[in-house]
Amino acid sequence: MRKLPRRIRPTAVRALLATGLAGAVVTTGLAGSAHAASTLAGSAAAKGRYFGTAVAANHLGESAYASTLDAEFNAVTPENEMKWDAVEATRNTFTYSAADQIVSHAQSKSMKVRGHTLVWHSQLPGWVGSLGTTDLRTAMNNHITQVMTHYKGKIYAWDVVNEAFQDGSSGARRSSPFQDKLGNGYIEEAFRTARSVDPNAKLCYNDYNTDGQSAKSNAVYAMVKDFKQRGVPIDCVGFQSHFNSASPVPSDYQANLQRFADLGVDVQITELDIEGSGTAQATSYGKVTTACLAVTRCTGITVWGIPDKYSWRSSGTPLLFDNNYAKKPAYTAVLTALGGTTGGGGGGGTATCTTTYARTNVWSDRFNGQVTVTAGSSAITAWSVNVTFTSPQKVSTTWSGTPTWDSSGNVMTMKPNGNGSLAAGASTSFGFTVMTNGNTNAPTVGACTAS
Ligand code: 9MR
Repeated sequence: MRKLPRRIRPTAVRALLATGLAGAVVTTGLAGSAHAASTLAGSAAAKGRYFGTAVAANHLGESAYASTLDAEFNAVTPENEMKWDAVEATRNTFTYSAADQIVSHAQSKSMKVRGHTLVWHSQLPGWVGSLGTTDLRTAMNNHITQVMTHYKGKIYAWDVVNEAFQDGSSGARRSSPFQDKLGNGYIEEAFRTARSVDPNAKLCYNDYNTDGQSAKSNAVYAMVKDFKQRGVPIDCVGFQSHFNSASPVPSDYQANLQRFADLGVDVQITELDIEGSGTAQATSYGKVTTACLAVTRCTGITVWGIPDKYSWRSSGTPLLFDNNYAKKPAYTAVLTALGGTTGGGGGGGTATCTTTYARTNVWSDRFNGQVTVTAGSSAITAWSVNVTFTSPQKVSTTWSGTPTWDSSGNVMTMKPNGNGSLAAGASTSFGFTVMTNGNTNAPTVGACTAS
């Protein structure tokens, strides 16, 4: 594989979780609710679009991850679980457990699934590259047929072929076992096979560095134009949209989406992430969102992960939620561009919260305590927690909250101090110093109430 700094990293072969597909409920349509316009999914749905994210099966068990996914998104793309090395590491032995987990979760929440990806030079098991031409053709078509049959009826759009063109000015096809042995025709063949297997799934070509007009995007454009003219089945083009300071959102981003749409295909933003922080990052995210909305055939946006900590390039903090699932300015920019409104109990569910307590420092005469407040499965805008101390303890200072005291002086009601708004599953903490006056009992933390 050619080295592509900051783009393609060596394959991290993921351990597949050995969990079977648990009774999936098949539903259709977008998740919606009375407060839908205060979530990404709800406000995108109001504009006739989906808002998706890459999902990794091994994070689904983390409650904050799952609750943020369920509250904010109505589409998913398995980040690695449907790739060739994950599903057919050994020829003709198919392993779907991790991908099934994601599809099952998505179906139970009425989320769309983008299938990613069938034919790609990367995350490709070595045995594929070792095959002779005839065998490789059989293996490619068999892979497409098996995987698409397994997920038939459950996939909104498949990335049938991924990243088949070179970067740079050549506009040439990228070298791969498929390109090198089967020649240019392999892409067309893959799409034709895909159509015959699941005629209801949209079939996409997906690539990066095609987000503005360039030699590479021109080459993809010429291929799509040719496919449409000759009746080769293609329904959509995915624009990955991995941006950073060296590769910012191009000024002709919208125009480029539009020229593809004008060929008669849907366009989708498939792997959006933008390195940076604060206002600059938010502005770029807003531009991308606005561009999609301005192109009628831009059917949806998928970001490439939920919290920054799980991004494939986490050091660039390129996503919409920080490591604690708090909404970043980029989130607000996207929501606003989608016509959504911030605040309110997002997700349409009941506002709830829970607490945990920890003693964080101890001295001979005092200790520090910390209470972490975590929102439940809906976003909250305020919380309140009672903390009861044992006389003759006295609290000498508090932080990250606004305390009031009852007449006994032992019960503190703590409310937010600028940290009341939490995304579903997100957390904040407040703290206090307790002068023990000889009593080292831990305080009693009462129920958490949220609104
Ligand atoms: O995010 C994916 C990361 O976990 C993998 O290690 C990597 C391996 O190639 O693939 C990442 O996802 C890629 C996607 O499948 C295709 N476009 C580029 C993405 C970022 O590398």
